[in-house]
Amino acid sequence: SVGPTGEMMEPFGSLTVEAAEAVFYEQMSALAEGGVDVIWIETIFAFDELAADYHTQAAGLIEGGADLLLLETSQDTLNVKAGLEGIDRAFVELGLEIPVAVQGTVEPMGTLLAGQDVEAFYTSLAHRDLLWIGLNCATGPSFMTDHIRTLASLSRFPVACVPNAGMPDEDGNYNETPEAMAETVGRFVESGWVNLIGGCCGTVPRHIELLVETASDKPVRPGIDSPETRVSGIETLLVDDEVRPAIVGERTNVAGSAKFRKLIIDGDFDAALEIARQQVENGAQIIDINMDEGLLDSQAAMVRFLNLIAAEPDISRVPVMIDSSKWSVIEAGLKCVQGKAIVNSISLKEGEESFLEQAELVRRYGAAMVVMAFDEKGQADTEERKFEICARAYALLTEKVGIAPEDIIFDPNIFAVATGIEEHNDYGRAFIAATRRIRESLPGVHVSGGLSNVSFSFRGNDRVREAMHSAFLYHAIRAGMDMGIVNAGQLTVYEDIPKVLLERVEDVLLNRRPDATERLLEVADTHRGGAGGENEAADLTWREQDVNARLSHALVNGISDFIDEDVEEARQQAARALNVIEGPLMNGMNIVGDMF
Ligand code: THG
Repeated sequence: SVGPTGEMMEPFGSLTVEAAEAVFYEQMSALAEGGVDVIWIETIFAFDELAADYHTQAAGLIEGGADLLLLETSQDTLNVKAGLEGIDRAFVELGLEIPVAVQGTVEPMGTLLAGQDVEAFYTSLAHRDLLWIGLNCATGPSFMTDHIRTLASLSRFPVACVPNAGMPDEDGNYNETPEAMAETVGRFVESGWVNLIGGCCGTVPRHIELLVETASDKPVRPGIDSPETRVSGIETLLVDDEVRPAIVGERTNVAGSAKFRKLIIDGDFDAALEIARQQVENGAQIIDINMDEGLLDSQAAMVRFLNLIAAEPDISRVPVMIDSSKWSVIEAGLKCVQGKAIVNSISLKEGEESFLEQAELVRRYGAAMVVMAFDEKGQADTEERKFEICARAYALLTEKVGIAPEDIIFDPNIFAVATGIEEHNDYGRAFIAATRRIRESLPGVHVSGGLSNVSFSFRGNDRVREAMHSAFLYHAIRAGMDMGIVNAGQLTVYEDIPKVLLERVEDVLLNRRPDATERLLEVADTHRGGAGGENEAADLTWREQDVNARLSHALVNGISDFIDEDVEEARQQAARALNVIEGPLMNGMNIVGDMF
């Protein structure tokens, strides 16, 4: 909620009533002392309350004889999701279903009020069968052009366009004439973007008459069905071979980061939020959030953290992966996100019944799901078991629950190698081989893994760990892995791994020789430290190369320390200043391009 001074109040998500009162008291006092005249408290509904209200309302409307339900002028997709859940509960209660349609409202800034763009709005709702999806109210039709075109290019549902008669002026009048509106909307019809048109605020019978005239005899928008994987925050991430792998930031995990754990336990959520922000700034396209820790109320911490993220557009831009071994924590998390999240994870560990039940719920919340290679007998550790369990889960999910393969992300377990225990030697190879088989035989699915697990036995030696991560990813991607939970910002470039180290790392990861672990240990000590580690003197040998090579190196590695002097030196050597750009800088960019 925002005070009239523009201050954003902390979401109350997981606070007790007493704690919320205390926060209110403090904020109100501050606002009053600051000279504010009016305090406007805008209500944020909790998912379950809102679903309960929709349930009541929908049941009444259906009993009253409604033919279809339309959730329109929607400004927050989380509310729509709660509404759809409430409507589904009414259907179950009445033993009767009627069609449902949804329309969002895109504000002049180009997004819904709660922040999502149209693509993310669609992505968050695409799981639910809708009679149509569309846009209404807001602005006149011209401002809707891009959004309607985008929706039309994506939607497997019919598309509706129901604009106002222009933007209201200061006196609240809508000034777009019937002729002007019919002309613009007519272009949408001609372009094959819409299936249903209408008028919202300010339109009068003449507007509708002309819309009818414009649309009659025109072709309707053709249906499309593109089985693509999209997940969303307030923006959308398309997971396809272009992004491979999608980078999932691992640092917002109390079990995976001592620093994050301490912040959460100490209740310093602001600083914890900064870790999420850094992951996104460092290239995370998704962030994994895990609050499983004995000392914490994990559910409350998950809810609070997700609500805080929701108020930070530069973080909530990306989808979240809700990571917990407790179903209750996952479900509580799903009720906090307006986007299409990824559940991490479900598995056959407790048998088919609870697996299918959870999968069904994940689908109802509109999320994608990580499915671990874990069954009643335990975690799969061989290629054969990894593949078998995934194949079994695939059949169950697609045939019994009707989960779209695109929403299934298999995780065939990345376990630590080079532990000194012989049975562990084949873990890396087995993951990669299983990945290849999963991608070949189970069409449409994705494969993910927690990369940093593989190197646990080299804790304390970040240089070796990073080389292992990079090399493992290199091979796993080629086998079809297309998502990875990693320390965003700490992946080294495969080509930059010293050759001796690389060979020994790959011997270990791919189980290429029985003495691989010993041989890696032999060289591990000479490769101590970590890129950018605090105690490490920077390696400046690259400064000995000629200036063109130095510029390329700086560009490729993102080092700006010497850029002024190097560019100046190159300029003095070049016939024209432009040659600096066309020569060394372009060469560097080409390397960057190749690395992509
Ligand atoms: N599959 C799925 N989810 C997962 C995993 C997986 N979630 C958790 C984990 N594995 C992936 N995340 C991490 C996060 C951090 C580390 C490893 C995996 C890690 N952390 C440092 C360590 O323990 O040495 C911590 C150092 C520090 O405290 O900063 O290695 O496989 N679906």
